[in-house]
Amino acid sequence: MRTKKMLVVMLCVFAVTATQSFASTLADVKAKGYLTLGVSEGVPGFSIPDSTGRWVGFDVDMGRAVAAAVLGDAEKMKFVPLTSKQKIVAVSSGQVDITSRTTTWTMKRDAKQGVDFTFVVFYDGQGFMVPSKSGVTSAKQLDGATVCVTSGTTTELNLADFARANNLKIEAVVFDGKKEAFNAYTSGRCDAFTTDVSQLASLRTTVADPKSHVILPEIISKEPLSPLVRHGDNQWKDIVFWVIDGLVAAEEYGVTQENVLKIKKETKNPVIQRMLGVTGDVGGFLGLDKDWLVRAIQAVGNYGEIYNRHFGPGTKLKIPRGLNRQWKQGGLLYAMPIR
Ligand SMILES: N[C@@H](CCC(=O)N[C@@H](CS)C(=O)NCC(=O)O)C(=O)O
Repeated sequence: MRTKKMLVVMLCVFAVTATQSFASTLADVKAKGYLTLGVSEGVPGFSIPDSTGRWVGFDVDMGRAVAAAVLGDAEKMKFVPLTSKQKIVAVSSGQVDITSRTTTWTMKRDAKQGVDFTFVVFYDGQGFMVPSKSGVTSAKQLDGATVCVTSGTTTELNLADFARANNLKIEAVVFDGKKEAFNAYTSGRCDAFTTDVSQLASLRTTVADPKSHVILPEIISKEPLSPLVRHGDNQWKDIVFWVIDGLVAAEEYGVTQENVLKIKKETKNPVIQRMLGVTGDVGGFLGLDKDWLVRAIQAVGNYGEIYNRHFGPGTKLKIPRGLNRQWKQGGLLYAMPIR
């Protein structure tokens, strides 16, 4: 009797620890019926609510693609705005299923902070913005300057490296939130503002007179931005990785939001047939169905369409594709084979 009781207790303990360490985000998301996405506090182009309150942006679309692949509906999402300080712990603690928010893939975050990075969606780098009237044309002229910066970012660390390496006395004025940091800069509290150049381009569109600020030519760091997931849930990491990989592959093979169903019906290309579930069952490798990628592409388009929608020539931001071009066009975007 006693041994039986003990056995039951042991089994229960085992079951609890087992579910804690192996909890499946996929099962969780399906049970909830929506995907919880950690986003920024509002960065035009990347993640921001539109005039109707719907979250839009490049980082948002990466999350919507996953929701479409997993739940069949890109609208089944909850958004959690996160400051730079919160973006890592929100995902490691399970508060959000994915953080998709201008986050740089670094060794410490990956190896020591309970998260895994998935796919580099944007190759960025850090730059500086100064008022045009300052006459400053190079970051090397920032000796003695004050620079507004957000805490908990790679930005803060790179700024210190840059100052040391170039023998410049730069005083970092550090703020917890981006809004506070940028407002402090625009109100004249600092001589310059620093963050990833894509965000500089974005923030410049939010000031009354964008021409009154210039972005300096120096790029002082590498900022490979990637959505992140909780460390230890390999299936979920695989899902996020392969959905985004599929969007990149779709651009490479000319599959778009508009033509995906037609191509699915008509293509004789074996690579595209596999991607779109016409042959084989690659979706099954992820615990998803055959139309996983078709739905993602229908919801948000391929990588190039997403990029253009939020950063292309028709937007206020107008960020050149640069390193974010496909590998066949001299960029770094290179989809892994879907087979
Ligand atoms: N890529 C850098 C920092 C990028 C970043 O997100 N920067 C700040 C300062 S501009 C920010 O909080 N931006 C967005 C927000 O408003 O939430 C990192 O991973 O640390």
